[in-house]
Amino acid sequence: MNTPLKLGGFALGLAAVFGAAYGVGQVADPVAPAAESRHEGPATAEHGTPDDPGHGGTEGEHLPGGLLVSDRGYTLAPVAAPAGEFAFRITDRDGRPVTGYDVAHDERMHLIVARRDLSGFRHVHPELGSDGTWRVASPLAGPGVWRAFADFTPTGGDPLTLGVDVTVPGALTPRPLPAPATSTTVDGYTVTLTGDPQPGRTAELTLTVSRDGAPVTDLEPYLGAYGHLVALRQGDLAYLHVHPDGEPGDGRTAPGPAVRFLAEVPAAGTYRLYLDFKHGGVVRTAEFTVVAGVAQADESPAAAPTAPAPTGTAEHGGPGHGHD
Ligand SMILES: [Cu+2]
Repeated sequence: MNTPLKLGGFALGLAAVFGAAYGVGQVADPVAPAAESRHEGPATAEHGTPDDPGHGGTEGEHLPGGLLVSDRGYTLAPVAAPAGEFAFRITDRDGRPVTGYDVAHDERMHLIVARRDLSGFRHVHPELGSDGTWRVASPLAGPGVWRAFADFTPTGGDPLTLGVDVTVPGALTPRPLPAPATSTTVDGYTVTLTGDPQPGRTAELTLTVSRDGAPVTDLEPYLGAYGHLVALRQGDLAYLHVHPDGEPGDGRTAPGPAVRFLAEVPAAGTYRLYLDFKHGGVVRTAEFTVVAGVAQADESPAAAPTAPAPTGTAEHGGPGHGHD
C-alpha cells in the first residue's frame, strides 16, 4: 500500500493513473525509466519500499496493455477505409507495415473496441492484406469516441496490445456504467461471476453459464478456450491480461457450465468485464461491472468514489479528507 495510487483513496487513484498514463502516452519513446518514475513520486519516497505492484505479468512491462498507441517499436495506425469498414496497420520502427504475425488464441489479430463510456464492446478478427493492412467490417456501432485495441504477437516478438482512439461523428448520449453485479443475462443465458480481484495479485475469476435455469455443459470452443474474457478499466480503458485457466482437450477442462480465468488487476478501480462465449454456433458477450480493491482495510477508509479533496493528498490519506 505504498504507491500514490492508493494513498488518496479510490477516486484519486483513478485520477492519478489517468494522468500518468496519458503523460507517458504522449512521450514518443516510453522507455523504462520514464515508466518507472511513475511509481516513485515524492509521495512514496518516504516509505522506502520499492513495492512494485501489478507486475509479474508475462510482458514484464510497467503499464497495463492498451494504453499506448506506440510501444516497443510498434505503432497502431488507423488508415482511411470505405464507409462501413475499419482498417489499420501495425508499423515497425521504420514505419513499415508489419506483415508477420504469430497465431495466439486461434487468431493473428484480435481487434477489440469499446466506446469510452465502456459501452458497445465488440471483439472481431480482421483480415490481413498483403500490404500489411488489416480490414474488417466496422465494429464501431454509433457515434462517440471509441478505443480500438489491437492484440497481437509480431513474429519474433512478444505479445503486445496497442490502443488508439477513433472518433465517430454524431450526437452522443453517454451511457452510465451499469452498477456492479455478479449476475447478468444475454440472449436468454444467465452468467454469474465469482471471484474477488485484488490489486497486484492474480485472481481467479469463474464465470458460470446457464440457460432457463439449467447449467450449460456443452459450450463450444472459442479462440482456444470455452470463453474469452477481456477486462477494461473505467477511467483510462486499460486493457488487462486475462488468461483462461485450462483449455478444451486438456483432460481437466469441462465445456461448462463454469469457465475459469486468471486475471491481474493493477490497481484499485472499477472494471468492466466482457465474456465472449460460444453456444449453439453463436458467440455472445456477457458483461459485468466489478469494483476491485476497495475492501483493502489499512488506509483507504474513504473508498467511495466521490470527488477527492484537492488538497494535502501527498500525506497518508487519513480518514479526514473529503469524508464525513
Ligand atoms: Cu480475438
